[in-house]
Amino acid sequence: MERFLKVSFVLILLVVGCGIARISEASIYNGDFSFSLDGWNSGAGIHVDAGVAVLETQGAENGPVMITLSQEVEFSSLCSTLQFDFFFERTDDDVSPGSTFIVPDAFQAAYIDDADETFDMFFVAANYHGNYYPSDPASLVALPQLGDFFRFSANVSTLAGRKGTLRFDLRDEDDGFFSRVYIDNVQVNPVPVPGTLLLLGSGLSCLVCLKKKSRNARRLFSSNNL
Ligand SMILES: [Ca+2]
Ligand SMILES: [Ca+2]
Repeated sequence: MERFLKVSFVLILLVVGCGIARISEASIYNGDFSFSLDGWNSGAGIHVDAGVAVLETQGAENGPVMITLSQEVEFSSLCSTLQFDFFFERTDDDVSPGSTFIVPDAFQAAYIDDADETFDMFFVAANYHGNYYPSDPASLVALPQLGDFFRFSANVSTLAGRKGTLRFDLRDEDDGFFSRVYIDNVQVNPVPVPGTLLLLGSGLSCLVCLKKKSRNARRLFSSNNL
């Protein structure tokens, strides 16, 4: 009976450990765009090229137009950082007659919470002058191996258990130029879960101990019967 209880305890530890490891997986679906735009909300001006999402201004003639790529997200209880790669590119002249040349097209990335705006997070803002938010350069790392891409990452552990929308917006300000934004590798990284490892480790140690104990008991039994 005692042995049965011990084995059950070990199994529970292993199951809980594996369960925690599973729920700590990323909550972003198709963040590398290997399945085109599957799982993402998108509209005119957005397509996938060679596994990278491309947002393009459409040369609208009247007033600003927002081009939005978004996904509903649910952050797991063990989320740690959000990261994505992006770059902003100004291309040819936009021949729209209404161009004012005053405000440049702009890109921004943000999280909008479903229930409480105090959880909203503003991640990145960029235009053809460069990345002007965040001002902390540690959260934006140039990726020379990927051309002009930057990798953004930020701690989002305060969003654990929250639901909302992750959105990437390219705002066409009718500034006289076409603009493009490239986005890839959107993912939420789990915390390096010491609790999970501890649980799994405890489970495995218990199994080893039980095995040793039962081997010793067998040896003792055999020597007593010699
Ligand atoms: Ca990709
Ligand atoms: Ca424009």
